Amino acid sequence: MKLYISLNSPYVRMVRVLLEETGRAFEVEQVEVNPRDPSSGYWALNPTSRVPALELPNGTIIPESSLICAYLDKQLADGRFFAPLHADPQHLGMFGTAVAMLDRGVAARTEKMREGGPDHETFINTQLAAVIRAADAFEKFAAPKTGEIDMLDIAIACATAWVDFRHPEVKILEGRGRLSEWVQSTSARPSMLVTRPH
Ligand SMILES: N[C@@H](CCC(=O)N[C@@H](CS)C(=O)NCC(=O)O)C(=O)O
Repeated sequence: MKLYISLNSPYVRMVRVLLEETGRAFEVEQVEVNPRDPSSGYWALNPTSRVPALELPNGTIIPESSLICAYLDKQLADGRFFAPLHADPQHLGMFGTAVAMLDRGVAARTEKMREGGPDHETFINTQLAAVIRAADAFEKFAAPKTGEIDMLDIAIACATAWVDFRHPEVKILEGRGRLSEWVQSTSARPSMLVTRPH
């Protein structure tokens, strides 16, 4: 299998952390691409041209980080990273909220990077307000961590770290002690350290 990646993508990071955590990352070749470069050949492989995408040995392409995580979890880890999320739909809901928080954050980042500067402050603020609401929901939901790391822990750690990286002014962990503790319980793991954005 091949995983198409770019190193600072938080969606890619979720998949890479999961891979590290399975202990079977060596079974997936990671190929760095620039998804915005039409001359890379990547657009022919993956029509919507975003990263991550997983290529199976038979040439099948699977885009979308959540689907890739679900597939790899089943193939490489007997589904143990998603099992707690399926056992309790509230956890599945929080996983969806973490991914949706990233969608909002990425939309705001795209607008910030627009040539000529961020001339759509209202758009950015609308996106970041949703990011903050998601962080508040995580703070409310957080419970002391018991047991093994799962897909929700990975998603929350990757999503909050990326928001901190690209939107530091949001101060996503400030004043959110329970969320901070939750994130800290995951962020020191080797899988998080080797995939840190830079
Ligand atoms: N919903 C997708 C989002 C992926 C995504 O937005 N990837 C960004 C990098 S963070 C990308 O490939 N952007 C390239 C582009 O927009 O052309 C997922 O979960 O995989």
